[in-house]
Amino acid sequence: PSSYKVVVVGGGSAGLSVASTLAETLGNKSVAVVEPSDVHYYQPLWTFVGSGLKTFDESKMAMSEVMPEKAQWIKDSVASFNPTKNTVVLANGESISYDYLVVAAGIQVNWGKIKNLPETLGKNGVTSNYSAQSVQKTDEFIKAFKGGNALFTMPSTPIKCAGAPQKIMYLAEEQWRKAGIRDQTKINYFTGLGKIFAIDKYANELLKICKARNLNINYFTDLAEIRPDSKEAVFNVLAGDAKGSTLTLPYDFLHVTPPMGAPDFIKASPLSNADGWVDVNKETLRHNKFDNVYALGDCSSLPTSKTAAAITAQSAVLKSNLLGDILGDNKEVAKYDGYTSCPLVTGSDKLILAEFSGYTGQPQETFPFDQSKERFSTYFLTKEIIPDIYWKSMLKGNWDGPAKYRKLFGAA
Ligand code: FAD
Ligand code: UQ1
Repeated sequence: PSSYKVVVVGGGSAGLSVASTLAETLGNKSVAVVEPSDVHYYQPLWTFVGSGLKTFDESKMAMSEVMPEKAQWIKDSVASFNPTKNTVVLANGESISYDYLVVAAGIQVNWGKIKNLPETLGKNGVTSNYSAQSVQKTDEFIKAFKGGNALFTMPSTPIKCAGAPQKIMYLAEEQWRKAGIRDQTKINYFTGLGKIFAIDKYANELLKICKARNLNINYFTDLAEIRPDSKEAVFNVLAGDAKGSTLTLPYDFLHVTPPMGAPDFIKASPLSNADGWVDVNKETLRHNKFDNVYALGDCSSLPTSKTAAAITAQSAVLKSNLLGDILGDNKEVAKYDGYTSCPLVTGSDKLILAEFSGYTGQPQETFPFDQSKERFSTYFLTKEIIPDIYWKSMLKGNWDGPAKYRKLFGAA
């Protein structure tokens, strides 16, 4: 059986940003990355791909190109964990042992939980930016739309990038306005939650935009079923007088954000907490029961909003603490403060750059201006500069997020 100093589960945003530094520091073939996919996606670009502002190709790279040179890529998925034996079992049945384990397997998208979604996705106006298979259909359907009912949904479960379900609504509305069909179009946003965004500073600005642009927000309504023959969407009403009933609406365009949750193989393992996430300390990122296990990113229990931006800060903390364990130097324990960010694109030339701590609910903005206002500068940054930072620095382990710029610009 093969054995490694560190095994990293998942070669996504989180796994590679950690594995790069570890492989560089610990040397050739001491780090293995278990990752089944041939392709690595920069998913934050999918909002731009779904609105035709970037191409799908710009969001992907061959896994072989982004895998750290000194890491051993094990091209399979992990089926189960044996943390008391320090092993993981692969789908092919093979066992791999480790001294240290980093779990970074992302969130599971539960397409099947919406009745008829798997079979209707990508057809007849039903689409989602949350899949590599359908994101280009979003652009196609927005451009083919001739007016009518446009629905955008957000589930009541945790999801990655909580702003993405509404970003695509702003971009679609702009296109329909420019195409001269806005008058014949009704736009409705359905969220399973009670707020449009968790942090009031940004939610307040978003609500103003929705009002000004006649975007109708419906709270506590959770998509349950699609009826493709009659082109209807059925929602469960989760609160209020109609709680427990359903709401049925016709659609001509339907952008779905499906329910998501902890990956089944993690849920079934001794690593998970009651909700199925990898149960780690929210400051150190070390597992609460198994000392030689760490986790970060979307599959972790870290109680902040799940984004690639959050991972920039998490990966720095994780690497510092894990390398401290391995190299045995008694440096200070690094602590994650819950930093996360959501670039809320509101048009093809403007954006609200939410940056905050999910732990305190307080804004943690990088720049010395009010980021809750729509700006071209933050749009340009998100669309043209951050992708470059991602491919050239973050995946190579050299981007710890914007905290040092925040300090440079004088924030606390
Ligand atoms: P992922 O990047 O999803 O990687 C998980 C990896 O684990 C995958 O490669 C997968 O193949 C692998 N894996 C899964 N199961 C197994 C297994 N059993 N064994 C081994 N490997 C496994 N974030 C932002 O910061 N800003 C944004 O603007 C933004 N917009 C977004 C818009 C959309 C439409 C979407 C979908 C996401 C967006 N995000 C954004 C979120 C961001 O993409 C994720 O938070 C980030 O990719 C999470 O990284 P991760 O490594 O935890 O998971
Ligand atoms: C960021 O660092 C990052 O990761 C590369 C993102 O992922 C897509 C982001 O969306 C954001 C906003 C940041 C933060 C970076 C700056 C410069 C504010």
